[in-house]
Amino acid sequence: MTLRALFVIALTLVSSASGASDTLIISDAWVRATPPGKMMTAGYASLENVSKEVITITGVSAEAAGHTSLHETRIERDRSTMRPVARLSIEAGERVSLKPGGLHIMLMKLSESLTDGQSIDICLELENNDSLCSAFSVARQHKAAHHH
Ligand SMILES: [Cu+2]
Repeated sequence: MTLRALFVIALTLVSSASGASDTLIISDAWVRATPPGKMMTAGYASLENVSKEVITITGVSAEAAGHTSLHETRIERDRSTMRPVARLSIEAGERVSLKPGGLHIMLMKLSESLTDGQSIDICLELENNDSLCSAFSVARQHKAAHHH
């Protein structure tokens, strides 16, 4: 085995050991069931950065949707508007909630309607080129988290 081959193997081991799944925890992930006749909806989750470095989300993708992006709902002059969010940085130790009325994952051009009980995969694309996928369960409304 050449030295170069060893080097490539070592690099591969390093990159698989530093998977983003250890550093950004996605929990409470859900997508609102599509209203009748609408082929768009929004996804929500809690994102916790348990690493020691800032993690920046630069994109979102989902096979179920033709177009997926991060959005933020804001109230301006008493009207609710949505705007795209190109980058979302989460500081070390910080938890960010994507929730109705705030940050959300916008799913547009869905290939089929989504009903209660289904689940779809949504991937977060990170600035370091990792992508972090998680199953989002489809629900008509948020089932309150259990507090013990
Ligand atoms: Cu939106």
